[in-house]
Amino acid sequence: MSSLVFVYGTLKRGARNHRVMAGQEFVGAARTAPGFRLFALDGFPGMVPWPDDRDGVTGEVWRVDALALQRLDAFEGLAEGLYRREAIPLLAPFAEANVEAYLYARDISGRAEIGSTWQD
Ligand code: PCA
Repeated sequence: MSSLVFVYGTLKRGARNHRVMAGQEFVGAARTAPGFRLFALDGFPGMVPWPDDRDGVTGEVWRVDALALQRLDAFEGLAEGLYRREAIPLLAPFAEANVEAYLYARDISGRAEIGSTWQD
C-alpha cells in the first residue's frame, strides 16, 4: 500500500530533512491549487489553508510506502498536534490525484508569511 504525499519544506530534494524520504519515489514537481500559504516557523515552514490566496504553494509529489508514511507522521509531530496530514488539491498534472500534505496545525499568528516557495 502506497500513498502520494506533497512535500513543500525541509523534506524536499536538497533540503535539510530530505533523508527522511530515503527509499521513496519522487513523482514530480507540483503546485497546490490556490488557497494555501507558507509561514516561517522556527527554521521550517508551515502550510495553512488561506482562502484569499491566489498563488498556491510549490513542492514535490512523492510516492511513499506505508512504513515511510508512519515515519513521516512521527517526524512531523502528528501525535503532538504540530502538523496534521490531510488531502489537498494540486494543479495539473496532479489535479485528479489523491495527495496528502502536512498542514501546520497550530496558531500562525505573529509568524512571517514566506510566499509560495520554501528555500532551505
Ligand atoms: N516538512 C514538511 C512539512 C514542513 C516541513 O518542513 C514538508 O517538507 O512538507
